Amino acid sequence: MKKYKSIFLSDIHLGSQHCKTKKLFTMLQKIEAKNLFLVGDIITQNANSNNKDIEKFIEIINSKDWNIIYILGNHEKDRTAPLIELSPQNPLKTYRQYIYHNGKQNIYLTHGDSFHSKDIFNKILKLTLSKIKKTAQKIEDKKCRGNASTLYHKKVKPIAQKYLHNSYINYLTTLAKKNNCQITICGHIHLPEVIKTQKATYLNCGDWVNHSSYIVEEFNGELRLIEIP
Ligand SMILES: [Mn+2]
Repeated sequence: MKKYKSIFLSDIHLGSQHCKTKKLFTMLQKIEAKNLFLVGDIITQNANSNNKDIEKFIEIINSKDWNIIYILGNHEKDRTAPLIELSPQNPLKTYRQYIYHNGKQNIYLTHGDSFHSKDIFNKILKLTLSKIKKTAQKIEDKKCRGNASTLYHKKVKPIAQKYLHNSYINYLTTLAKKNNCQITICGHIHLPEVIKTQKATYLNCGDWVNHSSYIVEEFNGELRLIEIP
């Protein structure tokens, strides 16, 4: 049994057919931790609450003696997540953001989806991109000029995605700094990464759809991103 101080999981998307449940359950059964941080989108939107994978997940996490901190994601926003309903006597408290003091540093935790509503440049970029995409499609349909849609996907989109990725990291590290935190742990964009910036260290838990990744905190406070191949 592997023992950690904390484990951080996000974007499991239980209830989705793409969720790598087998790997997840095997991993969870082999570890113990003082704290379990669920960093949003644990359950996918419109999932059936009597879904077998959700039941199994609940059974496993309830079999361990850990302190659960549940941070909601965009898939869990507008409804009561089945995880909360699970134990009516002792419902899980949920958060949109949470500051974890590990004795050495302050860690700012949030799912990350608030980025879309707060970052005005992101909104403008999204609108512009969809206009360019439509125009490219129109040009192609009229067969006026080469393959405009390919140009969009190969040239325009990657540049925009890189910009969005950078501004996402900037948004979260700024939030961390504002809240007097040296570290931020988030999810949402399904990209497991550790990036040191001048404002704060950015750690993204990744996901259990395209990757099998999670973050652990050792007893000395060291944070590590683990990716199961
Ligand atoms: Mn999300």
